[in-house]
Amino acid sequence: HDLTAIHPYNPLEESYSIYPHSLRNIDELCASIVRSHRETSQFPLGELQALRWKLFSREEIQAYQSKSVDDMWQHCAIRLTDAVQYVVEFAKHIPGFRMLSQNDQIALLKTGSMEVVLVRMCRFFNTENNTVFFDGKFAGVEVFKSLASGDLITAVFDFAHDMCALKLTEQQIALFSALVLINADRPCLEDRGRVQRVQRSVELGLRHILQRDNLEGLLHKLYQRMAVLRSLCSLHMEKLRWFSQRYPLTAHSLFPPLYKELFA
Ligand code: CLR
Repeated sequence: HDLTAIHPYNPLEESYSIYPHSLRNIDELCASIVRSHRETSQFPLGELQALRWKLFSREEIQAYQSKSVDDMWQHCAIRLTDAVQYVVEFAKHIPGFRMLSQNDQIALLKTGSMEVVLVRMCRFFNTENNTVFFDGKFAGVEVFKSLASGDLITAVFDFAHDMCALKLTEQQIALFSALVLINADRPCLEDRGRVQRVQRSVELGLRHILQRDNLEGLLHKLYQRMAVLRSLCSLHMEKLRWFSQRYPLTAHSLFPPLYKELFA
């Protein structure tokens, strides 16, 4: 079929040759990624906006701070796993993802799901007071004190702050999230070539919407953010190893199975 008839002025048309045949056009690809993002985003943006000044009281903050290390870790692991579950659902609806082998789907989720959670965090972040939506209210770094992982928490909050500064639209967040997930450079992939083809189509989709929004310069910044994401996730893994060594019982029997499966 003739793709140039659909997008007569698209300078990217040459790249369509590397495009999987099942994807009829780039708008369709973007639309389905955006739809999948919307359906798995946990909270609509408007709802979060309305709640953005609902903060924890001093007493509530103190209650979080006086939790034991393992209680607070378990609590956060449950919240994170919940968020990861939505990312898994998102992934399943990225065109091409389900055509990958089960092994490759899992390999991509192992390394990418936490990164996508952190990308999504910018939707749940209030830059005016550096707080994140957590347990129904907005929480600053001090709320997470009892995790004994201050450096990770600060780095995660800094990242969210920087992401917010880019002022991404929901569509841009959706395409960027898909690109973070579908990455042919991840370890342990069986069919790298196939992942690469899906990656290229998502890349094309992101370029397409940035170009339409006249924001081609943003692409470079987004690639820089991907490097930061990688370092944040290795810090998360490092903290998890530290925690599992000190509290093997909690890590083994009280962490959600999906959390263990993906990160342990
Ligand atoms: C991210 C976007 C998701 C909803 C969501 C759920 C849980 C939140 C997470 C967001 C952001 C990061 C978060 C997490 C719970 C705990 C975690 C606040 C808003 C902090 C950074 C603590 C990490 C603790 C590890 C060391 C276990 O759609």
